[in-house]
Amino acid sequence: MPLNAAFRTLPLVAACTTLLSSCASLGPAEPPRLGAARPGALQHCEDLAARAALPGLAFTKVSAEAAGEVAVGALRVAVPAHCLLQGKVDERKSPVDGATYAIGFEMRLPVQWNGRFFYQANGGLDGAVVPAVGGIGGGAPVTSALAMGFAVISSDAGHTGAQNPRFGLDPQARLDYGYNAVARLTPLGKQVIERAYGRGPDRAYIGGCSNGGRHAMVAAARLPQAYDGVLAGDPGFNLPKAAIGEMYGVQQMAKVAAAKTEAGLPDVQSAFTPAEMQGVARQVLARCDALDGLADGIVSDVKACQARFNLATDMPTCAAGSSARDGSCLSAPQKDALARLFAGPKDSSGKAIYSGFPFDSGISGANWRQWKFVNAQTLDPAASAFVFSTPPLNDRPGGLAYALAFDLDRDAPRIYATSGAFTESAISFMTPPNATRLDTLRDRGAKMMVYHGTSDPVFSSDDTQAWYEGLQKANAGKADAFARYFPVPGMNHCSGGPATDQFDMLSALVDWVEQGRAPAQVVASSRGTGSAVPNVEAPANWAPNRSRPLCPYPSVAVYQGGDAERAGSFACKASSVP
Ligand SMILES: [Ca+2]
Repeated sequence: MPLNAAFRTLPLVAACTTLLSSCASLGPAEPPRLGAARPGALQHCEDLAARAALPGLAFTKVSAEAAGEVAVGALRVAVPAHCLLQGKVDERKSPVDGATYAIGFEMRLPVQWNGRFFYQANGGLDGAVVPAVGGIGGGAPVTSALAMGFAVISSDAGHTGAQNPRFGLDPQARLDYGYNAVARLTPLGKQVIERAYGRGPDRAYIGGCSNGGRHAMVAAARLPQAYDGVLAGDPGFNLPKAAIGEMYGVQQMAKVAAAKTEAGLPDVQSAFTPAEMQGVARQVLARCDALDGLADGIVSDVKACQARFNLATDMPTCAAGSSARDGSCLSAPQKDALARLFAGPKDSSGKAIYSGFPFDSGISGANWRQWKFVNAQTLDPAASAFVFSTPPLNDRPGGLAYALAFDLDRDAPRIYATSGAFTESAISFMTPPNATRLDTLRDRGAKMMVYHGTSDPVFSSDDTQAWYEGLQKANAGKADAFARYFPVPGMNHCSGGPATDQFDMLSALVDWVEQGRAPAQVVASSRGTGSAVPNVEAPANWAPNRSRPLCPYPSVAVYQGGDAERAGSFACKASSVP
């Protein structure tokens, strides 16, 4: 460093020595603006297996694909002409279960390239290479990262068998699922792009919802140099804790189950009828809908609502012996069970194991029921037994029996445990280390957008809200300079519910990263009758294409007058509720 430069930095160094903690948390006054990506054209495809022969990498398919459609689940997604690469990384035989493992992946490289890389982080327990079209989140996105010109990668995260938890018996497969598949594929993907286009990507993005949102948040913390934009939807960044929350919910519902299963266990489905959950949602709306200035079936100020809505007093209590089950009332034991379920799991000393959940209008949604009543006694016990507990608890009876027998004092601590070959706990490999310390990401000029349905039944938006408040604290209240959190009122897990759940945050993120345009709001639409992929839970009295601004927390969408179906009639403002 030239002497004069050393002198110029000296006063700052001195100030930081005096005020070390504030200097460490404030960072530079203004992070650099990252340059805009430059478009390019694909130069190689069929010969990429040879051109991109990298250590540990094996291609199983390389082909030029014409513009057309690609099936992703039940959807058919329009794609431009592109090069399709499929392969695997680090194939190995497990010394534990004898099975063959590899990190499977797929890349789709558009002929007309926008100069960007997109890591498509997938959901659930992974185990399948979802076609790399680059889903951008929301209920039915109108575009995709691939259609926008991104070079996209998708992965099975290191094991095969969609939503099959057995990989959790292999310690390395646990790490691949937790963080290592993303860490391994990120530089490889960029190198393949370099061989295909003649240069590496100018900008890199990672996005996904649910476990995909978790992957994105883990990448923000573990790989702060690798990604310029991070898009995390309904992030399960505390997934091992949330799985316990699901099973705790089953235990509460079991106490008020009205029927038994064929195996003689409490039938948790019978604890609350759909009409009863609709009845609770109606009372939430009665107390909270107008807090944002308009009774429109959307509780924008969901935080203020939690202080206003009181299940015990706002929901009528059924007369003893009443069996209406029609949503007009709940029994006292039902109210107790539901209150505990929303308060979140606690051990016998009252210590919280996972976040509680906010009462919101979308708790009558089908997806809410699917998670609380079905996945909570199938997927969550399986993940808990095979993947999150150390040592694994796979020798126990599974499913509902496992959820009912799960002991929050004895079993919950196993998510923090290590044992033998399992050298990292589930909390270590699944959650972002120091989730609120993103200084490196911030100081590079990278940006982060997070969204979360406030009626998400499995990953609580309150947990994401608490994370964001922690991030604000770690950044002297200036976290919104690089990270913004957008609650999606009424939305269930990643989509659905009485919500405006169609939006494009990836374009907003690119604008923020590359143009310096911070997202003051993101316009979202409802998917009513006539939509390309209708949402059957969009209320019939909403315009089919109702729009709303999604507002960066803690601001909320407040009605300003005018057409109640249009986003322009609302503004993102501080909550006016005392
Ligand atoms: Ca409202």
